[in-house]
Amino acid sequence: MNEVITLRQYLQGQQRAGKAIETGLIDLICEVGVACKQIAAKIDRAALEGALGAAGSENVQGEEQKKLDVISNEVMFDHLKTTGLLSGMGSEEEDEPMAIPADQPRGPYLIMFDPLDGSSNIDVNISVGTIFSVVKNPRGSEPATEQDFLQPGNQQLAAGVVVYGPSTTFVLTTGHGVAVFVLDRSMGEFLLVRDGVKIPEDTAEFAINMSNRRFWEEPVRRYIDDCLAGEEGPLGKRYNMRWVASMVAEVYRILTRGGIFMYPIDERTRAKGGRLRLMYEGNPVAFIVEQAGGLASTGYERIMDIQPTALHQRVPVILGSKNEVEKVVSYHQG
Ligand code: AFP
Repeated sequence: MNEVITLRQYLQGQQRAGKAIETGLIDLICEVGVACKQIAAKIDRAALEGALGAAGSENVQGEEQKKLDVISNEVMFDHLKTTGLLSGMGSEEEDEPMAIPADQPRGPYLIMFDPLDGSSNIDVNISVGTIFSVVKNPRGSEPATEQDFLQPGNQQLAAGVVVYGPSTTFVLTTGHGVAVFVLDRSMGEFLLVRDGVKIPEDTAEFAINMSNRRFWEEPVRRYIDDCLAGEEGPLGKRYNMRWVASMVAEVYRILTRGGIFMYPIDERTRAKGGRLRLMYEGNPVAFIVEQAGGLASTGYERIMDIQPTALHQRVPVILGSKNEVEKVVSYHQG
């Protein structure tokens, strides 16, 4: 019988081992797990309950919201607002930070999340996920302003990705390595399946949306062309390609067998600063990838060093196997 370790038991064990993890943070992470179990159940039944398709609304990014985007956002807010651990929440689906209702207790943490990343895939039954990032409120438990959220990724206390795929999988870091938990539906618990995850430093597998090639900056175009040149090209090896159009799925693959994921800035997204969002996509995934021995760069700088200026600001993302990201950065250095 394999040892059964729940998410809470794992975090308590880390705390007992002297890892700097506050009890409040353990409680918050476990409550995020409860919210994500609810989201997993909503996704499982969406087709049966008419919850697929468009919600008929747009988010702050001007993107069409799916019904499950709205549902997942409501689940996260409604469950986490009662924890007494938060003094504000930021969501991809909300223009402004969400205040903790006056009749609910507040706490010292701030959470930012994309409640359902990859939702353009939800109607075609491809893996999607929840991404979250936790920081301390610099003003104690005071109701948070947008400014309180605007901390560089290197200030994160915890980050997680929950992949709703063939299995519902919770990837977590609190700054002491990366652990992976899988939802055992018979117990209703996330159980530890991997600890101390390490991304292979080398790879021959890239993930990028090739249809955007004509929009890329020259360093990205040159790198991908060199990958496509294979064994005879300057990189001297044959590359494989993947593109799921769901970053959470790409990241989990990279955590498992290595790889490089790229959503670089391009002519279409330059004015907005890129496609992906820094605070609740780039930063949390960068924290996880770096804790697993990988790198996460814009091509020009480390993602987690960026000083944010807005909750919904965007960022170019190049992340994964350490040596391959360094290679792409070298292309950007000319
Ligand atoms: P959606 O949540 O709108 O589906 O966007 C998903 C995402 O932010 C990221 O998860 C994917 O890697 C990327 O966008 C896919 O972008 P393209 O649709 O342009 O390939």
